[in-house]
Amino acid sequence: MLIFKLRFHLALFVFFLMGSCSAPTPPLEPVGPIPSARQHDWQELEYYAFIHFNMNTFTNKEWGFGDEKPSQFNPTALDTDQWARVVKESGMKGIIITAKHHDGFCLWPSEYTEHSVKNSPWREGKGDLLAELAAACKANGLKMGIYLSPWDRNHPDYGKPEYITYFRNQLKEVLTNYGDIFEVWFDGANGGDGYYGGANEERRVDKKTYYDWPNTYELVRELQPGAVLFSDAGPDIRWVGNEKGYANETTWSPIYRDSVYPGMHDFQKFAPGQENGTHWIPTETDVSIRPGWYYHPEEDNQVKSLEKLVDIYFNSVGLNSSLLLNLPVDDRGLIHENETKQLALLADYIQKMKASDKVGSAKITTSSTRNGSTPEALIEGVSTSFWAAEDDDEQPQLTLMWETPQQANTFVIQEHLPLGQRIKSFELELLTEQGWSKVYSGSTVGNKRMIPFESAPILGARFTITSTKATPVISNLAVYNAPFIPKKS
Ligand code: FUL
Repeated sequence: MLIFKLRFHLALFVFFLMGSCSAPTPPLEPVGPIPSARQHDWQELEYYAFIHFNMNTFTNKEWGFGDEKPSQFNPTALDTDQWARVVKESGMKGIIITAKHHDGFCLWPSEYTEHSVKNSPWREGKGDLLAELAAACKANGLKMGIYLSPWDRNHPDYGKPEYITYFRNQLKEVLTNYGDIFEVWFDGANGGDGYYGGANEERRVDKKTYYDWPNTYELVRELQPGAVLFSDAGPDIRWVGNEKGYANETTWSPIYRDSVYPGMHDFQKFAPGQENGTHWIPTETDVSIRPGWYYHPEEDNQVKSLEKLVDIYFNSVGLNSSLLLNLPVDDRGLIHENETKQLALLADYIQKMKASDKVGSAKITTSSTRNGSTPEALIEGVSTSFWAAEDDDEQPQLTLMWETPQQANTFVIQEHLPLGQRIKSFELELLTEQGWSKVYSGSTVGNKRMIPFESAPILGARFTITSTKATPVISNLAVYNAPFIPKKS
């Protein structure tokens, strides 16, 4: 009897131990490819400027043939400080400048060609626009990026192996002499007719092999290790697939990088990315604030409206992409007043939207919370802390409740990218005096997903992850009452 009692107590004790010391939750492992440090820093920028300003500004063209004369480049009031001030006040984080476009004219006094500012009347041939812009960016706390067209319709050697040496020598100049560069932009448009030193002919290149991209990229890595490399197909950032300002509703950052290359004719089909892609290559959405990339006086009244700009912002920054908004600097060398006005309106809109965040006053509950994570992380607005569900939670859910109705029109959610992009589909429901109702079903989230809905006084919001590659990991939430929401595009 005594032995039986002892056994019984031992069994109870073991049972108790098992219950109180269940196996600790293992740390979360990344799923699929994840961002590099330079991609992570770039992703946080979200919104920055493209500036198309070069020979085309003076010839009123979009693509110069390459036979233009340096004497045609003659801005009368060029002021890169004005550019930087306008860009900064617009809430953008940097400027990518067309150092050389397809016509081959260089905004810096390149040692390797006569086709540059050094032979122009601007600053009596002593000017260096890249140096002026670098100083203006630095003074205004902006980052600077370089667009260097691989296609050069002026150069006699374009299409021959010698041109690659020329192209790389120019890359060395622009990546060595102007401080830190945050992004290097390689255009996919290249090869075709041109001046080519007077040959006036058509020159086609094999876009996949001609530039020997792996070694060209390597050169950029050596000279500017912090810079992200953009081309249609990466290696760091990829093209969103259109120039209208719209990312795809489903946007996976990973793609199978080895099956794509810059300038491939059907690259658009990769706009949604690939759920099981092998490399992390997020999209960048490039769009001009006017119809053209370059300044044309006849487009002075066609600067995009605030409604259109907001629509673009929601469909780029809010669809796991970044917004590279082009400003065509005019032939005086200034950002035109009509642009300045629209940019200020957009900045005001974004500022008011962000200031209206209601998450701080919500009570947040979750369907489960994995050890080591916390729902508190969702209101901090930093990308380093996060909330994660338990592995066995089949329908992870975040619920926000308010004691009094909150006027709102936008829900924002961000995934914690150092652990990979995970969410495959979700639903958003809102609670009003009329009860709960579903307002949106969507697919991917990624860096940031903004979900606009018809403005309503809400008492609750419920975000349900209906399918995911692995345990979802969320870094931030916001609920805004933006000044207005864009009409469905
Ligand atoms: C295109 C170019 O051909 C346009 O001129 C412009 O620079 C745009 C950003 O990229 O491919």
